[in-house]
Amino acid sequence: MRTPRPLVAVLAMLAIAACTSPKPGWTYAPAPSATPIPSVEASGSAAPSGSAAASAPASAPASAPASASTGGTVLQVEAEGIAFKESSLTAPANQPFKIDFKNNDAGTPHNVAIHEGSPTGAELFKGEIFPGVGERTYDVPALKAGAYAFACSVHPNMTGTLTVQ
Ligand SMILES: [Cu+2]
Repeated sequence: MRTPRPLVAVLAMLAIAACTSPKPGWTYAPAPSATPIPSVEASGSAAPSGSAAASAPASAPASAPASASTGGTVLQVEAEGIAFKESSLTAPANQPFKIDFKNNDAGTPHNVAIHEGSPTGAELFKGEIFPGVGERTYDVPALKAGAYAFACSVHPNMTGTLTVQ
């Protein structure tokens, strides 16, 4: 003869009350008033693309470099006029980092490669070559402390120094 036990419910309520409120008798913890989610306005052309309803979950942060969640270093490198804007870079030793590379030369392919010591030294990393105007984020493996050079694999005259420390 199984009968539903109201005792279980009472115990549950007591447990809730014990956990949430010191006042006995108050068995209902008011739901935390839904904290207003700061809806970061998707800065950009929120063009009403027909099918898309008003709900736009921030799923694709378009090239927002604000994602420092990995705690990693992101170096900004830009190429324009068949030259790197940066002449020297500094990266942390013994930990992977990223290079956010912008190619501003329309129709001209560039990349960022890392060489040991000098631009003619051993190539330790070679980023994807792509034509401008475009942007890529390279994942560079950890490097030991030391002097390196970065260069464009397409244009050997495009170089700069990279100090890993
Ligand atoms: Cu180049």
